[in-house]
Amino acid sequence: MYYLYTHNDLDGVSCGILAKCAFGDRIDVRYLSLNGLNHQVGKYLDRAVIQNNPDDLLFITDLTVNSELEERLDQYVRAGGQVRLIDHHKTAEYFNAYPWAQVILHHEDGRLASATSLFYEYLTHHEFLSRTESLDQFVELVRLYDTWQWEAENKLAAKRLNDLFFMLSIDEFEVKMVERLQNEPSFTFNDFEEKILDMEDHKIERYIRRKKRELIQAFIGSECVGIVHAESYHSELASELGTIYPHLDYIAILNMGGRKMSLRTNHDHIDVSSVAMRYGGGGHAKASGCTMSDVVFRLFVEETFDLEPIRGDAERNRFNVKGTETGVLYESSGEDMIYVYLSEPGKWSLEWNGELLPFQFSTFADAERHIKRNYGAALARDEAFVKMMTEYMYQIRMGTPLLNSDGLGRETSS
Ligand SMILES: [Mn+2]
Repeated sequence: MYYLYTHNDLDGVSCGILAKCAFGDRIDVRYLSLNGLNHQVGKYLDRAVIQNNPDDLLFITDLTVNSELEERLDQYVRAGGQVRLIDHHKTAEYFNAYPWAQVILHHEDGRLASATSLFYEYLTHHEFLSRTESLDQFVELVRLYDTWQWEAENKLAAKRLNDLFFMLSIDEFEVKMVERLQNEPSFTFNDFEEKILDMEDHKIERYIRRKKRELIQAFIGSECVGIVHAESYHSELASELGTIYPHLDYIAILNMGGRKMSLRTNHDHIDVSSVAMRYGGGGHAKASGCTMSDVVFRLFVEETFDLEPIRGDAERNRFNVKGTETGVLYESSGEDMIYVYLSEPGKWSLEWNGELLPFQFSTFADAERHIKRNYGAALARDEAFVKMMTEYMYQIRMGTPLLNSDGLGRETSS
């Protein structure tokens, strides 16, 4: 008998789909979370009697076991048991020390690997499965999605496959895909699926718009983190938030019900797998996660709970426009006024409520990044900018001091 214990996301489940195509009823497939895997492997080893079932083969894909089970699996293999662990997570590379494990980050042709694309290579290489066009297409879509490359290559079908995965139950998805891969000459969505996927796109857009308004920012350790509570659409949400707020080092998505935290970044200067490892998790440089321990709860939930959401930059301004050398007006989270202007070539200065701050930046982007990270500043609307200008002009004309005690352009009474 064959056994496959695999992750319960698209990449993991697609390993199960390939396994069903290859082994049919001769394989027992389980879709698991990380904790579920440890439990399941423990049970497997407890009841395994190698002498009675010498042909039993246990595959583990897209997940790795804890150190206790790592040791037990190795003993099991030394005693004659058969195990193949196939994974592509950077944090699992140390498993390559075992002859029964294969942790590969890149295919030979340079493409980033996913568990499904590695398992497909394994199955076809060992002639458990023959290559077909539809299998090739399906595996490539899963790989593009799981490695985030679908965005760069603009392969929307990869994202849509994941959307479909989340709209169906795992069992339904498995049955549908196995049937399609075994019967259709090429892999496509049917008309009905295309239609519900379109509806899903609109739903995701609305969800993200709402979540954008709940994002808070805080320094945790030395990193400026965007924190949001969300149960669904983590990739879409993180990608959108990371794009609008490039001053954030990474995005932390908290799922209280699932007791999980996902970390995502689109920056090269941050490796979120090492951030996740600090809290007992792991993953990839750009996408990782961990369970919500007491420490995570305290740092990311409790200590940030009273913060106000990030204010978005004013849109559609005509006068107060980023990068303008004569000056750009920002408002801090506390509604202080910050004025950014080019004071001499290559030097951007900052005024805080009319008072010059004692440091400068060589580019506008650096100055903006500083005030966004440290003061939660947002680009002020044209109305505030014009109001500041007119008050300033009035003060000059009246010969009063240029700045009132309350700062630049602020109302002095309410
Ligand atoms: Mn994966």
